[in-house]
Amino acid sequence: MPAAPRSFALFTMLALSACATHTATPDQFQIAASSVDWSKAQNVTVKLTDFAFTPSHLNLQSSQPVRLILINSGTDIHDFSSPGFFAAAAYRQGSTMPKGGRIAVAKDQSAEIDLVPGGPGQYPLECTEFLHTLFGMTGAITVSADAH
Ligand SMILES: [Cu+2]
Repeated sequence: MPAAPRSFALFTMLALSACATHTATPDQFQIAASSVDWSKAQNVTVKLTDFAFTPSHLNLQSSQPVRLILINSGTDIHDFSSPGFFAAAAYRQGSTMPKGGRIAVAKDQSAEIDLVPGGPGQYPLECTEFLHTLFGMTGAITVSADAH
């Protein structure tokens, strides 16, 4: 019965939250107000190599929180540039919009950013390192309307 412990935990949480309604701290209010449950963030990993994004097309949902993980497995620096996508997104407290709408990742390094995609649309993705788009380092991010 693998579902039993989870059900019990949920029941406990409901019972606790019912009791805690009047003692919520300001931090909890802030999280409730933003209505973003970061524990439900979807990990989206993109590999940067010479000269491609893998996957090159991302399908995300508007208002569904995402932890974007960029891993550079190439032989030199690459970046994940999508100014329109980053400008439309909202960021987790402590995160800010990447400067210029692009995140550079050095060789053998990785980067993470927590965000909520903005409005539905298709946003072009590219690496702005010299000649990399010419070598095919391009892609797209499709944000679809929230299914909920
Ligand atoms: Cu590149």
